[in-house]
Amino acid sequence: MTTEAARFEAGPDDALLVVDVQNDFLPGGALGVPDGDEVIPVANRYIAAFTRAGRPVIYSRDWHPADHCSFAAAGGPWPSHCVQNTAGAAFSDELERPVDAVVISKATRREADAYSAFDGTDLGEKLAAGGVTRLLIVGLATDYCVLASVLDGLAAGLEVLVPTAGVRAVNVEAGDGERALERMRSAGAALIRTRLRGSTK
Ligand code: VGL
Ligand code: ZN
Repeated sequence: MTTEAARFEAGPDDALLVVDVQNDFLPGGALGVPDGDEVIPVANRYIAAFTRAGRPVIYSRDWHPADHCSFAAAGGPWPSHCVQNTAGAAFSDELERPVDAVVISKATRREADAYSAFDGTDLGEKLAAGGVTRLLIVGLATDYCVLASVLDGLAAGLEVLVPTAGVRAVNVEAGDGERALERMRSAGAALIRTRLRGSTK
């Protein structure tokens, strides 16, 4: 079930979280998410809307050491990806980034993986300090870092909105993305469809 919203306007207590729109998660990348590039124009329109409203835009990035425990070489589930300071870990060139953008790096230690942008970072404190009560989340991947960030945002007491046009799933198992959306929804997130300026959806 999605909530229809004709047009999105960022409110005075809103912030935008753009999750892991990094080259390695885009088609052709080390851990390319199918159609992952399709989130970029959607993210860009939200970034413009939040910037216009003077509201914070926060970018998370997966930022692993070269010997990270989630990599196959260390017995983990993933190919090597998003290694700190490599081209694969860089944000997509197509992604708009205001000069004052806040960047949250996660899963930076070899010993631990972290899917949520809240996990081991100061994102929660930053949002609380800014009086943010509602978080809109777009990015990659629906079934991993977006899901974990949505659940942690809800657990932190935030209202969480997820525009389904702005997320894409890895789908290791068919249906993972749909199941992740259902978990978000049943945990209290609002799945939305919005019409943004310059959008046909
Ligand atoms: C992610 C798998 C491994 C994500 C990060 O950003 O969703 N997925 N590392
Ligand atoms: Zn990772």
